[in-house]
Amino acid sequence: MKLYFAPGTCALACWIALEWSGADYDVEKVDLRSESYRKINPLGTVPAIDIGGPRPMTQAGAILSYIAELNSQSNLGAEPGLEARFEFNETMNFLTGDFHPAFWPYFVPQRFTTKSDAESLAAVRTASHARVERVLEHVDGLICNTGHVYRGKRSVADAYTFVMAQWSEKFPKSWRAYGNLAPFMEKMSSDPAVKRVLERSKA
Ligand SMILES: N[C@@H](CCC(=O)N[C@@H](CS)C(=O)NCC(=O)O)C(=O)O
Repeated sequence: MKLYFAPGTCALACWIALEWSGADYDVEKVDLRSESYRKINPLGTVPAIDIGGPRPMTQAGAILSYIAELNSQSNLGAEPGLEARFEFNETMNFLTGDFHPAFWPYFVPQRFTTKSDAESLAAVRTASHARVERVLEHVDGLICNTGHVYRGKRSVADAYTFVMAQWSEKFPKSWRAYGNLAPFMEKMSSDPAVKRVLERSKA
């Protein structure tokens, strides 16, 4: 199994999940704009993962669920029962469908305006702040006083939340301003697997 990643991206959540799961895996750093990576993922985004099938698989939420299910002994996925699985899917869909996209106008403002001057791009970035605050507040509520994002236990949702909440570091209201999220982030930062991934991904 090989995970394709780029530093600082959501692909690191899959890497953390792989570390937690005890799976046997490799990683490869890619250049998102390269022709060779387009052959791996025509969308030009990370993560992608080669699981030995006819083509590499993509989409962070699907990859994280796959890692959790493949290594079920690591207990990183949904709790048993229909409602628990519903809640897991709800959480993962919030993270992939609301949390992650809230940052897009900040990272790639040019995709959200037909203008190209610095002032217009800065305005798009500023507009992202309110949306990011909204999703940070929501995830703060999910964590509540449990220390985890899903049902008070460590899961792939923790890994994904950690990586994305870090992106708010330079925002006017960063993860540090949220009562439940801040201690969650501190605890995740000192997790040995998380530290290993952050260090190795920069190498
Ligand atoms: N829907 C995809 C989105 C992945 C995505 O946007 N990844 C970012 C990095 S966090 C990326 O590769 N961006 C490059 C680009 O948009 O060109 C997923 O959930 O995996």
